[in-house]
Amino acid sequence: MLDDQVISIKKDFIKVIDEAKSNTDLEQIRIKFLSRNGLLSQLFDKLKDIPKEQKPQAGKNLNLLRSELTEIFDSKQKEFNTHRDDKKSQIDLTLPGYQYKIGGKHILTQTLDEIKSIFKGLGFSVYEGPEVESDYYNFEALNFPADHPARDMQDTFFISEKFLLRTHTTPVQVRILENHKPPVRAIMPGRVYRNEAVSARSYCMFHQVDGIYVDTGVTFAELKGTLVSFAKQFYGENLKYRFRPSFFPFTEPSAEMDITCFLCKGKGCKICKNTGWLEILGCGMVDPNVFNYVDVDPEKFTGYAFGMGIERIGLLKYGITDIRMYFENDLRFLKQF
Ligand code: 2U9
Repeated sequence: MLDDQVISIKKDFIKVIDEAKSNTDLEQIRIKFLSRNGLLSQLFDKLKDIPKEQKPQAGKNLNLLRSELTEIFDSKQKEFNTHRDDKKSQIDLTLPGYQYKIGGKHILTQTLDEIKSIFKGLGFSVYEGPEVESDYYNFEALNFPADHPARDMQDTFFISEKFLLRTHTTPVQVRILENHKPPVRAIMPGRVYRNEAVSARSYCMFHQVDGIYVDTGVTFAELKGTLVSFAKQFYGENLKYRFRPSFFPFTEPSAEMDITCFLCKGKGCKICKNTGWLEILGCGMVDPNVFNYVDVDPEKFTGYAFGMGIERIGLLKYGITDIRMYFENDLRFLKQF
């Protein structure tokens, strides 16, 4: 009789414990089967009613039942609590949140975009041209003498006897003047290549913006007005500047434009080699010889031209001390802009 009840309680217990889904379910099972007034205790109470000779075996069976049910119960409880701990450890509310990184434009692209936008505002169109150029467009049509050092393998990456990686974006302007009759007012941004030792100040590749304005009666005064307007929009209205005479094979007269050193504000320091000034661009009136190459009548038309290195323009605006930082893709550098 008691044995039947042992079997039946064990069966019921296993069924409900299998169906249990939470610690609350488990607690109800514990109360029903294992508590002081539960079904198991009620069975123990019945021991007193059975014949004396059957008591030892019946007691043994009940003790066995109790340890089996307790073991099953404990293991189910452990299962629930372990799962709960796992979930807990997945969410640590004390950790900082995930940072969603949004990509941005490279500082060179930003600088270039700003330069383009300023010149577009001054009436210039934007053109681009090939990075592999012929000796003719890169040197000859721009009035470089045959023995000019830039025409040497030491200074220029030649691809063949006739073709090279352009050393400036000026050849694009030659192509434009060949194809458009004046008035022409255009800038040409792009990559250029020089066979130079890489250092903090120079790199084998950099970016340049060249510009020209060709029409009847274009003057050096207009050149100055345009470049001062550009520099003030780019560096700030209170900018101090000066033009110094210079020389380029493709312009005559030629000049370079300086602005007050961003670091020492004109007092003189290491960056500006104690002059208080930093060069930002070269410029001049297009040499009549260049007009002859592109079939523009130098008696009828005049034009001004200018060129600037974009890395350098950025170096001076943002105080970047090493040109190589532009190309290393170090996020600590890129994220600053
Ligand atoms: C034509 C004729 C002349 C473009 C010019 C410069 C002066 C100049 C340098 C600045 C720094 C290149 O990047 S850099 O090394 N450029 O100083 N460029 S005038 O003159 C032209 C352009 C087109 C037909």
